[in-house]
Amino acid sequence: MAVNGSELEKVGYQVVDGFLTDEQCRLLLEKISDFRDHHTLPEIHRPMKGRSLRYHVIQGEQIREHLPSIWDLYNGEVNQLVDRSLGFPLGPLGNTRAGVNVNLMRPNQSSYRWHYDRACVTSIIYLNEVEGGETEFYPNYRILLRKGKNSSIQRALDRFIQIKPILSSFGSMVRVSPKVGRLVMMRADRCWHSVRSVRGERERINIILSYDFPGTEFPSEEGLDSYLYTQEEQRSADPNYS
Ligand SMILES: O=C(O)CCC(=O)C(=O)O
Ligand SMILES: [Fe+2]
Repeated sequence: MAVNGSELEKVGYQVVDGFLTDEQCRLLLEKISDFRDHHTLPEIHRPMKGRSLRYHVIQGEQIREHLPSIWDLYNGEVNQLVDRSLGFPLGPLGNTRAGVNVNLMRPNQSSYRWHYDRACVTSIIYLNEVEGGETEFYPNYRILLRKGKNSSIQRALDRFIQIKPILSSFGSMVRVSPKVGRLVMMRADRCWHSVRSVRGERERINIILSYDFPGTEFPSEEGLDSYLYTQEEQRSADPNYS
């Protein structure tokens, strides 16, 4: 598996095929299915213009308690791979609920809105192959303020570069299809990304693992967690900013 120090930093993303074997993915899908036999997962639906957020999620505290093999990947192998690709060390988020998730997206109804993640690096591991459901992103497409990722100036800058003609002139879109065992690492606070709707018959299931500098605090955390993991009504139109 060729993973060069700083490629992730320079290019903004890296794809590693065959990170998990078919058999490892099959076993993880079985464990997820067992978990679902005993837990009802909330459907999170945040309609919006363009691509909405609609998915089911197993959040990190449930993973720590009930899905230890995913928890171990998060704290071990994937963390090490991210560090090697980046060229410097990051760690799991202090906020476990948001740090590692299993996302489940049903055919013909799910998608994931365009956004930046709160954390520096997000890894995605696809456990199955589906029709549609591609992750789309614009690598390293952000003018990121050193202080105040969630400030109103940052929001204005983000909105500006997301205007269609600017995006198509200065951004270059990458589209990655879900494939069994494929891993994608991305500088998720700099890559503008989303998921296309899932087609066909099969549910899309993947693992999302996020890393940042140890001790990093995210000011918009509370609103963002409520938006992503609960069915509570939202006060803010975009919880990425305070
Ligand atoms: O499922 C994917 O491909 C990406 C999901 C995502 O962006 C997220 O969970 O923050
Ligand atoms: Fe994301």
